[in-house]
Amino acid sequence: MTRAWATLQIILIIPDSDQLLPNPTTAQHYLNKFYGCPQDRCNLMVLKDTLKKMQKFFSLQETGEIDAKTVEIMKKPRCGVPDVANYNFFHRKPKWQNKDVTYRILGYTPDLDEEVINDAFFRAFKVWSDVTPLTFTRIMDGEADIMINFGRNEHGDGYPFDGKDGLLAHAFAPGPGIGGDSHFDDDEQWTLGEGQGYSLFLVAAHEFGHALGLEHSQDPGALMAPVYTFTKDFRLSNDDIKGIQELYGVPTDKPLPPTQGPVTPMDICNEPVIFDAVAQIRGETFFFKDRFLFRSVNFRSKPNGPMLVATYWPDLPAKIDAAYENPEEKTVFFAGNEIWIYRADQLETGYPKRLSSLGLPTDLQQIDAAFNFRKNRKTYLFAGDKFWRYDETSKTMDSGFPKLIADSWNGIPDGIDSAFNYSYFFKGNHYFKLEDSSLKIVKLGEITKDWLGC
Ligand SMILES: [Ca+2]
Ligand SMILES: [Ca+2]
Ligand SMILES: [Ca+2]
Ligand SMILES: [Zn+2]
Ligand SMILES: [Zn+2]
Repeated sequence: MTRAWATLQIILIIPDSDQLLPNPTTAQHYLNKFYGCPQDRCNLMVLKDTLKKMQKFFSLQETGEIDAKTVEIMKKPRCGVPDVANYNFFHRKPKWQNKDVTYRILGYTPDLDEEVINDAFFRAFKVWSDVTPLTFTRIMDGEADIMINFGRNEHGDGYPFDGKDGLLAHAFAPGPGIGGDSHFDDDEQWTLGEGQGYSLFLVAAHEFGHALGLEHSQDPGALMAPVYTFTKDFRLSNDDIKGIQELYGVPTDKPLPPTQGPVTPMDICNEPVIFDAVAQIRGETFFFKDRFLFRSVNFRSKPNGPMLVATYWPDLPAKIDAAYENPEEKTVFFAGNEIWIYRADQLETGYPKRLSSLGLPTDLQQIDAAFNFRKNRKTYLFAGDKFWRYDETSKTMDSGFPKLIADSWNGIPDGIDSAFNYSYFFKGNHYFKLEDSSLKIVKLGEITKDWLGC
């Protein structure tokens, strides 16, 4: 049988200023590695076509150019398995024939206690056994199906690691011998949580997905997405569950988990969603829904997405309530009774803070929507049937608020979903546009049709 193999190589290019510029050689290397662009002639038309393929995979605008957003994605830490199906790696669908798969931990990293490492691998396997008939049994000696080890540089299989960052680990698809084996680069800082380093649990869970026969997913919410993104409250996505159950079926002798995992809004035209927040940030319109965002470069053009919010603002919670850009071009996010303020992708020190730090009531649990009106530098904050007005110059709440929405905004319903630019209010699948001077509704239309290009 052909030896199918998979490497989880997470390429992390240190973002010094030189690297921020589009680099054709780096791009060609990336496209060769992950999209099969022929090494010796990855240029001109081939390059353009391959770039478009890559841009499509990541829901970017299919420009065929090495533009800033494409370079941004290319620089993300990621797995080394190609993103195009059937390119060298998974010719057929290799899978384990036995339902009881064994694993053995051959070595450890000094970064974490052995008990913690054992537990991380145990939990990473449980991610998959929870949704399939598979069981994973740890053996202490002899040859297991999945042999796990840590190593540095060349470590015995011809696929050397590369020191800190870059490649993080690799795993081989199901098969005899080296099949299923999973190796982790011991030059990484392995952790379990946030901050520096990489989560051993998350990387292992992704790798074991490959070790069980899964390919990469185009769903940015999936564990099997190629880019490494730290997730606080990890849950296997519906896409991962579907993938693994196609190979192994559903659990037979254990109860099914109550839900089948979060579903990513992949098709916002045919399965319309209600956005949590809409905001204009650095001239682009951002639509937020749970952990995902869509962004359109041109006002009302079809947005690109979904993409993970964590790609841009890693500290934000999994769902935000409202967002706006303030006159200092900082982005302000609201979630529950807290506020986050970012300058570009840097969280300002001291944040998140309570809503009350803006001068909102201490018992206010969340807000619905927020926007800043450039002309008067005032920010309008909506919650239920009320709104407040915050002065961005004096950094204080204007007196005389809250007021009732019904008294001030002609025809705008209570409990709006989102708002921006002074005059646009979203609720359900409809939006309202107010005429600035008269404060009269001049337009009531469908979001999908007018904003999402459906
Ligand atoms: Ca093996
Ligand atoms: Ca490395
Ligand atoms: Ca909202
Ligand atoms: Zn991978
Ligand atoms: Zn290896």
